[in-house]
Amino acid sequence: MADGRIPVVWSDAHVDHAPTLQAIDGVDYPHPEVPSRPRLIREALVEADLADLITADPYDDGVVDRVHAPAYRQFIDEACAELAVEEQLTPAGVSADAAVLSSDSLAVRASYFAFGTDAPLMRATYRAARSAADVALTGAVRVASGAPHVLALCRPPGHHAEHDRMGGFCYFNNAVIAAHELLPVGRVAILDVDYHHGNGSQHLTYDRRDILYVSLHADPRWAYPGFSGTSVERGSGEGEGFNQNYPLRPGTAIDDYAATLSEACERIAAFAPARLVVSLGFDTHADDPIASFALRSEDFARIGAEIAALDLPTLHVLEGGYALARLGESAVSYVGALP
Ligand code: OKP
Ligand code: ZN
Repeated sequence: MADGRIPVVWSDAHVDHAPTLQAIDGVDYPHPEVPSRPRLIREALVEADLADLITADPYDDGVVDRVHAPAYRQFIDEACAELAVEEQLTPAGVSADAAVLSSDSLAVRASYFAFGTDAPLMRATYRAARSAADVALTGAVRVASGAPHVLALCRPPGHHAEHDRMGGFCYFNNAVIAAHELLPVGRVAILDVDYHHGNGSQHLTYDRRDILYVSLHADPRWAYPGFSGTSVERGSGEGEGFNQNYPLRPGTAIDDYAATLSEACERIAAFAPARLVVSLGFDTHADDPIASFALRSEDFARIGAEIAALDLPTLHVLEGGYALARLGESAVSYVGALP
């Protein structure tokens, strides 16, 4: 942009979704996915004069239901409404057996709609997750019209959310919901640069050839989610060849990262999409408390420049990033490198 600012979509409808506990094997840990994350990014971008702020518009539930099972969205809606303020509901486990839906325990019923136990529900979670989808959609509508770069400050994140399962702090898949909004314009590529593999985004696009999913992430042999993200996962049916994973070693720093990113961008350029969605995680930062790559704040400028060189109207969707003291400066580096 000539004036150096890009549209930045935000909402504060998520702030009461504030889980404090993360259950791992029955033990509770402090929850890193905190409400201040998008605000820290927004404030730093405004301070650096890089943002034209836009508040999210509300969209009908139909835009979520074209990606997720309506029964899944309704379960989250109704489960949240049953909870007391401040109550946190962790799924009792994970089950594919519909029999669990007859349980009188809400935590047991939640097991049917979860692939892990790290996406707790609170009374405010449904509204937060719906508003995150609205933030992504508000940005997508602008990118559909040809805006060169729009940043959607989604929270909670979305790329782990599958068709009818929550997990990994994610409920609705904001990036894939946005990609569907962009499809009428033409083929869409999703480039996922979050530290973690976007199992949900892969799952939701795996058998399609009109959405290419490309991801750089920590090798699942050592990192969450563990069950997906290898390079042999290449798509199925007519989507065969339209899924591309680049697993990277723990400790990966910018030179190796940038070399792989440029390969990923070549794959995207060969696909010749009409629009690009970036699943933007800042948890590749060396200081991230739940990740183990070695990028520095200034390295995000190189990532932003490489992505911008694709010269595609692009929606950047916030995913992870938990080093609170580094979020603002990382985002300023990244957005400052966009034209
Ligand atoms: C969300 B995003 C359980 C560990 C749970 C979840 C990480 C979710 C990251 N063994 N960790 O991709 O930044
Ligand atoms: Zn992540």
